[in-house]
Amino acid sequence: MKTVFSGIQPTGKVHLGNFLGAINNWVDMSNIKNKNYFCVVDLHSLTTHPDPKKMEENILSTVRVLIAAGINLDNSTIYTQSKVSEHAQLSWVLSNFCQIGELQRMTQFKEKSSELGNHAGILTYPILMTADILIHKANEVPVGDDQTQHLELTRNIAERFNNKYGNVFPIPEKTSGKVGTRLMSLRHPENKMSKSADDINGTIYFDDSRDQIIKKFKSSVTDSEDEIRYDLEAKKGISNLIDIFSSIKGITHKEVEKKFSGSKYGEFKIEVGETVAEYIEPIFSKYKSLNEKEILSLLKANLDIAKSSAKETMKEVNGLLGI
Ligand code: AQP
Repeated sequence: MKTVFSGIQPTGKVHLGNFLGAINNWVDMSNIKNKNYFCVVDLHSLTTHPDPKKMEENILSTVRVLIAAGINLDNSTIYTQSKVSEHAQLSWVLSNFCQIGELQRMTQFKEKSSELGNHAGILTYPILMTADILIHKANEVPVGDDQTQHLELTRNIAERFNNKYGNVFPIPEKTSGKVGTRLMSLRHPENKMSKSADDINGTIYFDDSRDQIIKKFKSSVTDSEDEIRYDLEAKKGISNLIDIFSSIKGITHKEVEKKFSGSKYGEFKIEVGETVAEYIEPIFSKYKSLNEKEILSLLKANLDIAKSSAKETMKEVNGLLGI
């Protein structure tokens, strides 16, 4: 049986990129008999200096979305990162196995430091991410393509620790969805679709209505041609729509191109919008039907499981370190 870990930040409303890049994969992995840890990584969100008044609401809403998306709760532990202090403890230990230059070379450090300010959290959060994965000795990490570099760092840090102290951590593998693992903004297709994007019309949120979704797709930025062809260099906007359609329908880019050969951009945009609306609607309707009390009691029970697993790893690590 494999151990799976993945996380999501409570930085705002869950969006289509989170689903197609990560959560769909979590659902699949939870339906095969893995031991899954899905974590709402609130410590990571501190890099954005979030509003404390919204934190609890965002955490709860994120957990609800995960359940509504269909994560199999029999095989999964859903919990909040800050409630398990071993994440931060292991992060400190592992920071001694990471070079400053490695962190400075991270693409997301370059992107986020200009956007969020040049504080140390932006530089060091990939070490906390490493600790998140290694604290449960995960073998598989289902994340979007934007996380490839971070996972490579995790593997390097785990190897360095193992070389010094023995075979403590498995070297984890990244699991990606079939297609559409890096969705771009509908309004700015050169930027990734994001919870905290300034232009909300570029992001499809889990609670958008059918009308809002179709409106967002109709106004999506494409190019001046009228050929539905996958070309990430010349046709970023259309390629993004092809990614979205092929990901939801489970078909290849070529099959999408064939299906829409000769169609106008306007027709294609509406069809992608309708497909997305059909995908989002049942998730949001399940979300609304969930009972808050039941969710809170599930979180409590799951927290005990996460704590016990994390404590076991930390005990082993501390023993090896002689502390
Ligand atoms: N646009 C995306 N396409 C594909 N996958 C994505 N993910 C995020 N955006 C996209 C994947 O979703 C998982 C959870 O992401 P996160 O919340 O931990 O942080 P993030 O990557 O920083 O996501 P956001 O939504 O863009 O949040 P903000 O605006 O706060 O930065 C990850 O597995 C990620 O790969």
